[in-house]
Amino acid sequence: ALSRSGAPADPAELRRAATAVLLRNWTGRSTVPSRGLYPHQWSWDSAFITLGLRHVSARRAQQELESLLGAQWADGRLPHIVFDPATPSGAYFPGPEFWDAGASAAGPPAGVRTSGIIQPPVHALAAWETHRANPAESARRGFLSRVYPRLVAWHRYLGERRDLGGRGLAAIVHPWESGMDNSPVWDGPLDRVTPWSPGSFQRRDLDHAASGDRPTDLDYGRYLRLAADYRDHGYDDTAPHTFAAEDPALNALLILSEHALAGIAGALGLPAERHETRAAALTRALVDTLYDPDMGHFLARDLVDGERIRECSAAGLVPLAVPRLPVAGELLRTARGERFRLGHSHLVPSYDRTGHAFEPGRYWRGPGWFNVSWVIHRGLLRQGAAADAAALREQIRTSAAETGFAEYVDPLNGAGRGARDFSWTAATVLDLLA
Ligand code: 2M8
Repeated sequence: ALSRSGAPADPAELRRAATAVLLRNWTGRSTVPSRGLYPHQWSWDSAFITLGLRHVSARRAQQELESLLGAQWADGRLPHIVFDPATPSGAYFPGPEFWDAGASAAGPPAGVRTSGIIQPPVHALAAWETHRANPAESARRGFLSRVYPRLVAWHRYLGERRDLGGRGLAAIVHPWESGMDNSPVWDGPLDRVTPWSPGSFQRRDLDHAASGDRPTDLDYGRYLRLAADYRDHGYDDTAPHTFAAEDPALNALLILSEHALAGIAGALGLPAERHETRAAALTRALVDTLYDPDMGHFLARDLVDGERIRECSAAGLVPLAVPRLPVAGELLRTARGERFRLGHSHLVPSYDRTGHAFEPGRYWRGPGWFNVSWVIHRGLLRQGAAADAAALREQIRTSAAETGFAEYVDPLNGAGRGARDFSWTAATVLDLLA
């Protein structure tokens, strides 16, 4: 058992405990984020889980990613949830009946039940890192040659169908697609959405988590309205959207994954240059469109009114991990400044500590998250901020140990929030112990 007393766990013990979490959350074909709260496969969770699993078993890591890629839609999209047929459909809401993905012309392969929206594209990065952790096992199973065409189709979907703003960036059409569901960044755009009434649906998340740690009923009413509208338009991206935005984290992760595709293409003896060209074009579009020089931060852009949303969240720090980022010095200053207090917060707060909507315990409105902190850790290393990176790495390990692998932590006092034995928490720790 892990010490919850505040003393950092012994690395070998922490590695064993993190591995045990991932083994317990394995269903036979993929890993659930959390046994109670999220009993299916989630897209970006799976990518982070793969990054951890590659240190436990190359074979298992490949399976994790390939089971998600096996649910890819005809139009190239990777759905944000792949439903586990062995889990009762009432265990999570909204479930497969709500999404009705099979009815869409663009839909999933026969026999697979999925949602119809997406999550940030961490997958090519996870595939490339999995290969690099054990190239022999990867070659033996032909891993890269199997996943490469699917990853290319996924990125093509994002580049072609999701360039709703016309500037070369990928847009989201639902806050769930950002992965940072109830971030205050989305409050303004969500104000335009008429919520479903609270009596018209039954939340299941509150069976497993405290309501103060979760989104509100009003948030859920709006999420369901947006998702049902998209569904009723057959998940057609050209249909009108009440909510559409360009998110800096999703696009920065797309850039990292595009660089990874260049690596994969090179390893397969295929031309890699088109991926490097695309990554460079995306980087220019990200900086030109979403960087705000006055705030020294990357902001999301609301595509309904065309304006940048003047709220600072951890999504705006994720570009630190992008190679050759021209504004990296200024962004590093923002990370160390009053808003995020890097090194003086527990993990990286998901939202501006000085912001009007900051809530240290509520989900994506303040708490520190392990996956986002892992990417920012990578960014700090990339920017040569070795001491900041080492401090954050240590925090990720000790916070996980002290909270029993919490889903997220209060950035002010480090208390665990949300679910425990959380898969990407265990996975990011495993990666940082390697
Ligand atoms: C959370 O989102 C789901 C909806 O997708 C939920 O609240 O039910 C988010 O934290 C998201 O980023 C994450 O992928 C998912 C599973 O961990 O949970």
